[in-house]
Amino acid sequence: MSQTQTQVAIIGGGPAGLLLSQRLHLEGIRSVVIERQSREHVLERIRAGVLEWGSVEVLRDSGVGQRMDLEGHVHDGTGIVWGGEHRLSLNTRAAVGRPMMAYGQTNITEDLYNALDARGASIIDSAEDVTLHGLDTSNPRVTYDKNGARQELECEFVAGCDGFHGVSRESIPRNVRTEYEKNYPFGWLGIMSETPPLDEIIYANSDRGFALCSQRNPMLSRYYIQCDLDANLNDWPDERFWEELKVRFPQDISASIVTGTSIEKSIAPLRSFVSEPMSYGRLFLAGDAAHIVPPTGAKGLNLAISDVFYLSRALACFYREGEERFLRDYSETALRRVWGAARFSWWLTNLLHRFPDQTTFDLRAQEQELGYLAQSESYMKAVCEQYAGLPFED
Ligand code: FAS
Ligand code: PHB
Repeated sequence: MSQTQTQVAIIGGGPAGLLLSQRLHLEGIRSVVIERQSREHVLERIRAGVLEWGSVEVLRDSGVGQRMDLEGHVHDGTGIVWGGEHRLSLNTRAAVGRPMMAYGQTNITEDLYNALDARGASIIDSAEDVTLHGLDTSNPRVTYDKNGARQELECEFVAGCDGFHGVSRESIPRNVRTEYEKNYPFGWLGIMSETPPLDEIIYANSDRGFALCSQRNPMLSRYYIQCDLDANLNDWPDERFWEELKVRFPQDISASIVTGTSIEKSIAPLRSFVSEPMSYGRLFLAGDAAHIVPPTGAKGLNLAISDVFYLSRALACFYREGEERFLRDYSETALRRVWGAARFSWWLTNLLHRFPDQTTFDLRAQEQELGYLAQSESYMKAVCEQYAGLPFED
């Protein structure tokens, strides 16, 4: 078995792992990224599309904001329509002074890979059987198979950025972990089409279920409709998708939707999940490895970025000043923001979707809350500050 050394072993080459590698590099801290899939596989994933302004600033501060600033779509308001005729705007710039940015996660991952490649960063992809050892010691190790040969990476810290199905969270003893989970009785059927998007991102609460019109660039649109958990993509040819999407919006909006051939189509289940604590010995979790939120609030990717902001600050403080305070407080600090976003995403999912067991009372309560949000300045401000993303803690 060949041995190598580094300061921080990063498990997972998605947005969290790549951004952490980049931020540690800027602090002069060495790391190795170990990714299970091929790079092509990672870059084929189509996921998030909306960034909080705090995330925009972290990406710029990390030296990977150039293309985002050129191609991203800064917008002040996000629409919500309901009851076939009512509508409101979550105008975050007006309410809390922070706009939002539409810029796809795929682009962010590409920008990060380009930055890491430009400095010859150590990224090991297609790594198999990744296993973490000695997490409760000061010299943890990571073993993995690469091209059929067992490898060992000695390190001082392990960052678990390997998503919900990764190995890191499960490497924390079960009697140490507390998991909070809620599974929703529906999924999102999403498509990407090379068509001009609407001017703004709009959520719909309709009697046929939730729908969302979003965007990636002036010729790339992203759309979603709430679907049954057992929905089959084969039952959803493009024509059926477009017809269903349009009936869930008021006529003036659906008439503006430019349809076209889908270039990607997928169904994602919705889940709320938080695992506590987010650290164990020399292991620190960041991103989906520790938490999952329903995409309704556009929080998943943004939480991964805020976790990485906190973790990179904590590791920089340790290596620069020998100060362990931020490492010791990392889990509690990150979890305060995680739970804020998890609760908000749960709340907005309940407000905008149709649930099988909903009563007529539930539906009237949804309508009343949307109407109250539309006319209450204080309620609107409270919702906008959460949609825009709460400020990071010092
Ligand atoms: P990721 O899952 O992106 O990356 C983890 C990486 O670790 C992967 O590349 C994986 O291959 C690798 N890995 C896994 N196990 C490993 C192992 N044992 N060893 C080494 N590597 C391993 N968020 C939004 O805000 N809006 C959305 O619309 C949205 N849509 C989504 C749709 C889907 C289908 C999914 C799954 C998520 C969606 N999300 C959305 C959330 C998503 O954007 C995540 O929050 C984001 O990818 C989090 O990034 P990471 O924490 O890096 O995790
Ligand atoms: C997206 O553009 O993919 C998107 C936008 C807003 C959401 C979720 C996903 O809440």
